[in-house]
Amino acid sequence: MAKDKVERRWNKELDHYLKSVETNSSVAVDVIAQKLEADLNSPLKIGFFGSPGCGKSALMDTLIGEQKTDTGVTPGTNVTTHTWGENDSIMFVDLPGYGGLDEEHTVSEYWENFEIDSFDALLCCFETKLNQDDENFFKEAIAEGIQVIFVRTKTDTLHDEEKSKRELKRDIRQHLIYDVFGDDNVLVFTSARTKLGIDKLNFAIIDHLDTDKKAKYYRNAKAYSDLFLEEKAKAAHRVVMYYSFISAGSGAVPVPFLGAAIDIPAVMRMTNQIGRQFGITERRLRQLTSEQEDKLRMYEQLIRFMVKGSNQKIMTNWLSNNAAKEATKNFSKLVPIVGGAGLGFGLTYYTGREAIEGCREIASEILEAEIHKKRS
Ligand SMILES: Nc1nc2c(ncn2[C@@H]2O[C@H](COP(=O)(O)OP(=O)(O)OP(=O)(O)O)[C@@H](O)[C@H]2O)c(=O)[nH]1
Ligand SMILES: [Mg+2]
Repeated sequence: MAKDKVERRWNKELDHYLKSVETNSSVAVDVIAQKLEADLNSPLKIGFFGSPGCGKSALMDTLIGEQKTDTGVTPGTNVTTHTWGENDSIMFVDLPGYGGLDEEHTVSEYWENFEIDSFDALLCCFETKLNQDDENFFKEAIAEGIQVIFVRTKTDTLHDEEKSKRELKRDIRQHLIYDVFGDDNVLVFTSARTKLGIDKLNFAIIDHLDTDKKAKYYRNAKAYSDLFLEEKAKAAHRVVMYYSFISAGSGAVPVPFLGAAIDIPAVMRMTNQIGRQFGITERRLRQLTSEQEDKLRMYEQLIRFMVKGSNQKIMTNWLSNNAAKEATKNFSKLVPIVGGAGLGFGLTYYTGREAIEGCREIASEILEAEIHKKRS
């Protein structure tokens, strides 16, 4: 994206945000940071329902973008919760299939035990078909107003001598979902192996969430399309805003040759967090071709912070050599708003902006490299 367009978009959002807050002391700055922190920490809970071995764990790992669960382990009848994402605020809850439980369990007991009402989204995963008990359970859930996303897992194995894949999918959708639960239900075909349908599933989940939780999901889930990356970058603004206020708050320390008070450890936490949310790791960077690497040279320094860790000295160098000029130019307007800490705010904000724009470009190239690798 053109540099001035990026700049304009960021400035617009900053203006918008600053208008909604009124502050002129570092105390108020801390209060705003606390409020932003509470937003970032608010929980998001997604349930994965499905019989043993249908591929729930593999699917969770695919959405998270790294191995967080034990795939292919002993099936259980217990609920397991995997917490991940920013401040461990996302819960992926592994729910045992209803039909696999003792007969004495009634639907309402299951419901209460696993607090089905508390989920922001509920995924019903199945491999071949749903068993009768599970079917009854979801009929009742849907009648109660719970929205369900049906997920046909392991779609890479879908095969029939007589029918095309398309016909097979159409039949499954019609007979297993529409005929049973009604044709306003969503079914997504996925494969944890080929990543087919994962982007579609991401957007189906997003569709079920309210605005703040959408942003949280975008920030933390692995992107499988440029559109998702685009949304991730937008949602990550909130993180930059948070750290900018932190950096201008009571933790700021004067740095003489920057001429500003700033919380440098907070700036480092920010760049690391952004790198993590875009899935920038050394292993993934190795997939890039030398051509792609050349294209990304301009972000080299920021990437180094993310994958190799940073220290205060390196970060201070970056701030004084790269960020200071831009921050002074663009953020003098902040001084009356956030007080003497305006420059610390601006330095952090500019660094966050560069980190996000860099990560977006890099993640997009990584995505392309991964798709290319899969095809070849
Ligand atoms: N071909 C194919 N195999 C898959 C896919 N997803 C999972 N599997 C395999 O299916 C088996 C079970 O996958 P899991 O993800 O552990 O299934 P689960 O639903 O978590 O199983 P439990 O935890 O035992 O209930 C493993 O051997 C996986 O490798 C897929 O998309 N395609
Ligand atoms: Mg599992």
